[in-house]
Amino acid sequence: MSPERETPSGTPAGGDGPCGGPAGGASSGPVGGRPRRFLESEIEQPEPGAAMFHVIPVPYERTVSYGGGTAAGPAAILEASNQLELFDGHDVPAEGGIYTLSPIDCSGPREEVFTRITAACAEAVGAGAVPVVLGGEHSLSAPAVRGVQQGLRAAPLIYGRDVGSEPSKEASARAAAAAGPALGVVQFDAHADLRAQYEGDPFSHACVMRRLVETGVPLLQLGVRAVSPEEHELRRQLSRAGRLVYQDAAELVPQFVSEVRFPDWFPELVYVTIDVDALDPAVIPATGTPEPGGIDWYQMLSLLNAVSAARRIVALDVVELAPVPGLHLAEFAAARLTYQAMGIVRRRLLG
Ligand SMILES: [Mn+2]
Repeated sequence: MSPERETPSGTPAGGDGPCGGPAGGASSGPVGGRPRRFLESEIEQPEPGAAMFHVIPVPYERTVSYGGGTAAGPAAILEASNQLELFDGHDVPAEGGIYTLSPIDCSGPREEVFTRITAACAEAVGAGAVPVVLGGEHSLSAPAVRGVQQGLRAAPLIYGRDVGSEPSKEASARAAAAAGPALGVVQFDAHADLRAQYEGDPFSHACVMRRLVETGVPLLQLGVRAVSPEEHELRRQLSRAGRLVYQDAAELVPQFVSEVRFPDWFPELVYVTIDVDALDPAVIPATGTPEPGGIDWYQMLSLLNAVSAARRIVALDVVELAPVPGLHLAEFAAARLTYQAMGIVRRRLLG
């Protein structure tokens, strides 16, 4: 493992616009540097249109409130992915095709970075793939969700299925009025992330879900165990209004709950955002704002399975990994979680 970042030899093609080009070109392995693709040592880079998953590395880090380092998260996950077994305990998710983009350029004004994130996610959905966004700080989920919404409006096809015509389980009138199929967000997180602003910044990672619910996105929160008084009151209001539901860690963890209660009004299509601090710090200690009492590994997989069984996961992200030198167990757990999630999504899509 070489600590210095390699300058990509196969510089991304300019024709791919702001969304990043193919990572590592057609080469089948790292060229003396850190891997730039998910499972780079194990699988070839497929054509984007032939891949079920588009891995989108987003090394975005702007609003650190406690520990930093999430900008290094995507590269660490890609590197750790080379240690994965292709067989996930059920089948081989990689057979669906995993296409890894070059990392999103996270320099420059925040709005421009967010636009790139949105474009990459919209393009992935437009190509019939499931975006798998690797963070980076949690703020990136808002533009990623917007991109998935855009992609669904333009082409409501997920891996060959016309999801636009599926029964919406009585999706709310609010959502039905929006153009395109309604999209809900399922958030695994220790924190509610519902603050109006944090340290003066409305685009802080601590506010990302507030920015989404403000646009009418229905939200289901799992594993939360740290909320501010303001967030506590807002959650009560939003849940009374039928816009937010939650199963907090204090309910889930001690009883090892593996069922997810979706209300009837929750959309059929969901974006799953996994802040790795939802897991117990014993599983992933390398994160900016760790909280004790989190979800166990097997419970995480059970809950993901439950989400996938009840709704259709059309996109996901894994965010807030802040690698700590020498603590590669955390990076590997994040890579493994990403891959297990792909397997769960793929089995539902094929099933
Ligand atoms: Mn969090």
